[in-house]
Amino acid sequence: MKDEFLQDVLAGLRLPQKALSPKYFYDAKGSKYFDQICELEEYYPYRTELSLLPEVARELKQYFKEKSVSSIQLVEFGAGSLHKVKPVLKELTMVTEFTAIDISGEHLQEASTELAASFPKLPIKVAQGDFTKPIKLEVSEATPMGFFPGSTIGNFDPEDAREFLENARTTLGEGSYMLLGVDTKKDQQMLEDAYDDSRNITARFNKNILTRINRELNADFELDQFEHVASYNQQLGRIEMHLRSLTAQQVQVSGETFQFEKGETIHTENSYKYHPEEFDQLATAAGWRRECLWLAPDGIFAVMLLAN
Ligand code: AVI
Repeated sequence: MKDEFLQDVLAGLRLPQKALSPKYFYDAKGSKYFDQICELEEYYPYRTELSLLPEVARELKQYFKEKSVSSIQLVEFGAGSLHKVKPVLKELTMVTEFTAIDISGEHLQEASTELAASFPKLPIKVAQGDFTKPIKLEVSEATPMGFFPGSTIGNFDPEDAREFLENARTTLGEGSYMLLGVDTKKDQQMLEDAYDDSRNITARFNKNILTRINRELNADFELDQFEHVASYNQQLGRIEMHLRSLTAQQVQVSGETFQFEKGETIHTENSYKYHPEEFDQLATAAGWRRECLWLAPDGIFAVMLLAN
């Protein structure tokens, strides 16, 4: 695991446009920063989706009743804190099993113990693994439904997003469903404020990746020699986060030296935004069709039900 981290970081820093994978944001400290981001006024995706979910779940209940689906195996991909699944489980009473898949087992174990306290009769399983690849689920009579909230799909490049959706279809099988949160294209200022908040929490979240590399990979990034940058790339429909070098400098990582020019950046994250119709094309290419769409007021966030 550590070796993979090192190899990924070295490979990323050797690129002409230096880059680091956003999956390395989420050490213990990074996960705490992310929780703080979700509480920010400017970061609308978290609270907007959360406020949509009770209505989504109530309508889903009706939808599945009409389809005579009486039991559902709910499978959350990349489940972290399990906050979003609670309003779904509360309303969608035909969920008879819940499986949470995530790379970080420890965080998930804690969250699932807490979830079990709120839903004592629900069988809860935790699967540790790479949720972007096909996974073997335990055989069940219930209809599988994936759950991928938070617009985490936006952190994949469109081709990887398509591949994820295809693999999720393999994991869930024929006749399954997928409930997804997708952040939409909107006013540029609103987008940029969400990723460059006035309390600088997102800046700390972004820079924490350097702290982690210093600590775990014997590196000497000087944090105050880099600044957080978040801007909307209109052409590609994505927020890009970078760390910009404030000076010409050298950084050592595990004995290898990297040169930075003044103003040069490390690209740390993309967060793609989709018009619902654009997302439909992606879903269709992965073998899904959109069955339902819920839009937040002003269309600032979408929740979709896909079926295959
Ligand atoms: C986890 N993911 C959906 C977040 C996003 O909005 O792309 C990560 C994030 N990065 C900065 N703020 C939040």
